[in-house]
Amino acid sequence: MTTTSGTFDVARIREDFPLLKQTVNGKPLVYLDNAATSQKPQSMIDALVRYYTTENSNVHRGVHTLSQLATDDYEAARTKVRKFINAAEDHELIYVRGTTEGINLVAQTFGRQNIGQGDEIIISTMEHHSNIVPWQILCEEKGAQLKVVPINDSGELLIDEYEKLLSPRTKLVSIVHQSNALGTINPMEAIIEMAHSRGVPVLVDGAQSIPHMTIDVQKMGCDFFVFSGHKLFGPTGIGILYGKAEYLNAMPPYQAGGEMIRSVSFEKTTYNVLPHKFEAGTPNIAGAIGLGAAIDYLNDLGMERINTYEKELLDYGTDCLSRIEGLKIIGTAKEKGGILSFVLGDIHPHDIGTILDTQGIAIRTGHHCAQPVMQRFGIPATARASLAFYNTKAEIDSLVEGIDRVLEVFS
Ligand code: 7TS
Repeated sequence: MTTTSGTFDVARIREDFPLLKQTVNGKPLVYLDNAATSQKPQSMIDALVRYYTTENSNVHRGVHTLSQLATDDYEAARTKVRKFINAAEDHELIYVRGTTEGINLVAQTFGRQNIGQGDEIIISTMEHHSNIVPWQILCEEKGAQLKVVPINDSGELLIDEYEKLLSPRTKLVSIVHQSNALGTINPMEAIIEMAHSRGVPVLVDGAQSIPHMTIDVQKMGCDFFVFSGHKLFGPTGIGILYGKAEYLNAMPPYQAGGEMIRSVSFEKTTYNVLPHKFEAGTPNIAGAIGLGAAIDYLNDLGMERINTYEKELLDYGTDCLSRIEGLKIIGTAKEKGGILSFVLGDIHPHDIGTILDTQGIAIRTGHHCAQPVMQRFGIPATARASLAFYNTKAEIDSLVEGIDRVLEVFS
């Protein structure tokens, strides 16, 4: 447990995560389901408790002191997010429930406004269902078409095929930055550049990339970037839609109600400015503040150091799993984040997950809400270990021992 990588002292870092100290089924917890959701540092938990203990009130409404404190903290968190992803303006960041809501927001506003009969939206084979179904619903409604970029046997996008799919009918490209099922990291700058050279905007699903690498939306050049707070060591129920102001300003509101209006009468309602236009109703104030605290924590550790450490961990894990007879890693892209998706002979992944759980090891099994990926590889499901910076080589060793146990049971 005392893995130290340079100055990246994982044993010390683990002390910040109270949940990691527990035992599960009588064994020390080995939490390898970080792509589903991440664990929380104490400082993030403390921020939630502090908010509810000392400051709880509604934002942007009251002149009273608590309301102003809550508003200040809620908006300070937005500034933290802006700096974290290097957006140009605070009002380009919209608080949403998570990645899923962020994509649905864009589909129902930008999509409904700009995509019509015969138009095309490009996604890829490796999308999470939340970056497929909102576009399918829109396409059905509008008579538009979904075009899907294929992938190779390593799980890499076929960029030439992508380029061929871009046509005068393409109105939007929406692609995942890092695949949750395969770990593939897509070359977003190149993808965006090709779309932009044809005047097509790009949405990036950053749910799996932002916890593991430095994100600079201006350098990347994306028009929209969405992510979930809970995968970024923050609370559930909060996420971010980043959009370039020119797009957000032109888009109609998503939900209607309090706070998103400038004035209401029965004859005519006018809408508030960004970001409020897209934040109808009382928002997840504690969630936003918690997300800000998670970002403070990550900034202290440093995303570059996190990235370097996780690469080392992934290399170690890949090497260890590759030695297990009958185990096949699904997703072997050259550019890859900390996802180890695998199948083990004809043992059902759910059985693998259940036996590992008896050893205190938490992984996810199934299709990972990416059924087209499973179809592409001709498998119903995988077992998936997904890494975070608080994981250790010793935990990978435990995973290997756990898999050996699975093999014993089925031998
Ligand atoms: N996009 C990607 C790439 C994801 O991995 C996920 C969640 C989502 C979108 C949706 O995020 P949400 O926070 O709105 O639910 N992925 C997973 C997973 O891999 N296991 O559980 C959830």
